[in-house]
Amino acid sequence: MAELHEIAKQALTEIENAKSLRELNDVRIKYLGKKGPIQEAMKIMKDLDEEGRKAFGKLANDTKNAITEALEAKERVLQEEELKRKLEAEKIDVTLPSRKQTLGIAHLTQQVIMEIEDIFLGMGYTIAEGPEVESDYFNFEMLNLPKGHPARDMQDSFYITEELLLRTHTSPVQARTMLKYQGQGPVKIICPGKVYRRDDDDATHSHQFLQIEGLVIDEKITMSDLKGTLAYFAKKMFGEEREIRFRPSFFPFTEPSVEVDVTCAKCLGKGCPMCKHTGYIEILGAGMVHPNVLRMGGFDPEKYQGFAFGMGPERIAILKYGIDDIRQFYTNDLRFNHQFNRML
Ligand code: FA5
Repeated sequence: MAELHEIAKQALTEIENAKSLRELNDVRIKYLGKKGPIQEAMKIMKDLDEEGRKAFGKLANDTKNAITEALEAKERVLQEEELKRKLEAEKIDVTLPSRKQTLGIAHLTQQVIMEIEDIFLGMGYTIAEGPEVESDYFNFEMLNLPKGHPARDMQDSFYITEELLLRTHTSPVQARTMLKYQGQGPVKIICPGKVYRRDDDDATHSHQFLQIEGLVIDEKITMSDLKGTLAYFAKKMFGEEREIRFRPSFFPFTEPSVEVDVTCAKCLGKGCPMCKHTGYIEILGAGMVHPNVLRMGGFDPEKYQGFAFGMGPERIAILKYGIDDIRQFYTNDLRFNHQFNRML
């Protein structure tokens, strides 16, 4: 029994001295474990008489209870200390300046596309899409450009197979949209997208560039609808003081066809080096949809008329923001793009 007292004393001292929960757990295992000294001391019980067993058993139990209680009390103290230490170590200084977050911005061409889309969505247009890998059939034949037509050379193409190519313009979306409407007007769509041509890259030409196609089909559509629409667009895009002019042109899918110029940003029509002293800069091709194209698209040209246009967003960005070279859009120089960091 004196040994049990000694064990209890020793255990309580070790509990008191434990500096962490792990150390405390080691003490628990040491004294209360199956191979601990109390268990060991209890082996003597079998040699004791009834009285002695009772007295020894009680003392052993009391010793165990005293050690357990001391362990639990110390555990609470250590847990609290540990929490305090953790809170201290993980303290957040809310007065520290935050880390700088650099926000990405939309590429300028994307910003311009969104601006153009906004203008046309405001006039009741919807947005259509078509594939970049296009069939010769939609890219040319449905647009009144049968095989061997000399005007195919106007857009030198990247062919993938004899029948598949990278689309040279967004006009095939016109044909695809007409088929979708199954001869029933009105149609009023724009289609932004990438196009590809075997053009030599220079300050105003790229072999991959963007276009936005527009198509309107309804009864009683005339050239003045086309003119009014594009004049409204130009004023919204470039400013009230800007004027447009139509020049006769040729596209096999429109008749009559025009090219549309806007008064030069720099001289507003007086003539300067930027507009090569003409006062105007070209922004798009357009015209009244050719009856053959309407017919192939499933529309009755006796009942329906339409206009279409195709513009180059890079050229529009060049004009609007005074950019000197179209290649700036594709060299991935972030400094270029960050000049146009407007909130959208
Ligand atoms: C066409 O592509 C016609 N599909 C447009 C059209 C649609 C006419 C509907 C009538 C009706 P064009 O080849 O002119 O037309 O190109 C249209 C616009 O794309 C040009 O005005 C110009 O802004 C832009 N563009 C043409 N080639 C390039 C190029 N290599 N790099 C950058 N922009 C270009």
